[in-house]
Amino acid sequence: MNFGILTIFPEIFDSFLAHGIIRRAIESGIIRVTPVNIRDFAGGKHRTTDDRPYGGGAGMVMKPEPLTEAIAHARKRIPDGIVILLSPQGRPFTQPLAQELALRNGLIFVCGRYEGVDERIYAHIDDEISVGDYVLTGGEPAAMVIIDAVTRLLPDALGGADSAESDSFSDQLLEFAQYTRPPVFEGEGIPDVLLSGNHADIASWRLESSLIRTLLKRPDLLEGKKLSDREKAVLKKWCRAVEQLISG
Ligand code: 4FD
Repeated sequence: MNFGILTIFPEIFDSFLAHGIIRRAIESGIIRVTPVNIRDFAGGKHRTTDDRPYGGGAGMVMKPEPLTEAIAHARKRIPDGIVILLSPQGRPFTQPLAQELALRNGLIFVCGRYEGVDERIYAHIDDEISVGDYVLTGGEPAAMVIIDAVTRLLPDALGGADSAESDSFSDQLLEFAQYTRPPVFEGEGIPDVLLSGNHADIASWRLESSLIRTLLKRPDLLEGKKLSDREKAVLKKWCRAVEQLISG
């Protein structure tokens, strides 16, 4: 996967690209990440990338010329890449969208700054994505979020064979509770079943843990989900337990 990043602050990505799974994915050739400085495509003595908004008002707007030139440059380097503007107005970024993007060969992210970008750059944008309903000072953190979520879905990016398939959201459930040593921490032990060595029992316990955590923390995720017979049975069991409890 080829990632291009258009930004006026390419240095923001240095640490992100130098650590952990992202670093390893670069070293093993699974991804290539190329930050491009938009300012390199700005003309004039001061090479300005922003200007005052027509019609007046506070803040600055990113000028269309440097951005368009930078996009053209990135498209030449990543011919099969789609150009994505990160903005609060984009379509919501979700795990299914990450899976969709992971099928592409190239993604070029446009990181806007200031109060926005000149409307006329949309002619050069293929898609617009938002990482959540809040406003950032720039699109850079959003680009990192998407690069991170997409990279870990690429074949061989994670060490373990089925890590990405078994994690939260891949089946619209939150991850089950996890424990490691020590066996007792601050007086709290771990569930006996995890020490039983019975893999079927452990799998059942984990499904139950996932379902109940999702019900308590993110019931909205269950609304849209098609439940299997086993999942229904688990929820009914807890339902009956709660009914017992309230009826005495
Ligand atoms: N929620 C997001 C992305 C960018 C951003 C910007 C237009 C503002 C939030 C273009 C307006 C870029 C998000 C920069 N804030 N701020 O994904």
